[in-house]
Amino acid sequence: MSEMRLGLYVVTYADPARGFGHMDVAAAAIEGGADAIQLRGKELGGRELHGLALRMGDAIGRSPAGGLFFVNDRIDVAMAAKADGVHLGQEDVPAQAARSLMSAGMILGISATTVEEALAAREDGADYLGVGPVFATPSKDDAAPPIGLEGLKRIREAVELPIVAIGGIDADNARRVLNAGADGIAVISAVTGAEDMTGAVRELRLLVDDCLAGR
Ligand code: TZP
Ligand code: MG
Repeated sequence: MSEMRLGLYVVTYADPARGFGHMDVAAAAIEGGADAIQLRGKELGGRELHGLALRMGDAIGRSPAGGLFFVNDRIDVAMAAKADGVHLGQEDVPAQAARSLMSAGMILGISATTVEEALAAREDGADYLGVGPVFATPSKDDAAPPIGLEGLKRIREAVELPIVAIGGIDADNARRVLNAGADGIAVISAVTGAEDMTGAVRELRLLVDDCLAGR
């Protein structure tokens, strides 16, 4: 397992109508220097997701920067593809059940929107928390109402686990999110909405480095 750096965490999304797929987002994330990439293929069945996870894990593994690779939702696919970790939400396989299957050293990320969920995730053995949505998001239909920077701060004060904030985060608000105590930012549309996805990742990379320097 690589060192657990989560400062810039890119979550994949595919939009064939706009001409890009999951691998394009991952390629931009690799090229732009993301610390972590999560394959989030809600539209894919297990067979397709597995094939994609193998290819994505391979591309990330071959890149000199060697970021972390996570699979969303599916502990089975994450393990079969030898991902660095899995990211599970509140409706997925319970954290403890996932942990009981996982290889030693595999990273478990859990989504939390409230302090209660964050405390439970810590209890259940999460290695990091995905906290949000911080702001309104165009990328998740069933997202909870935004918790804002205040909600993020409340969770920051309640748990010491690494926190990756998610939801509506972009180059304009990322500093405020990191200054509120997040250890990293997870982004979809800040990358996929950009004309130049690699450029967008690079811009966020510089911003995160600048903001986290000296912590
Ligand atoms: N979980 C909470 S918000 C969100 C997920 C997967 C979507 C984040 O996407 P965006 O476009 O960066 O708001
Ligand atoms: Mg999920």
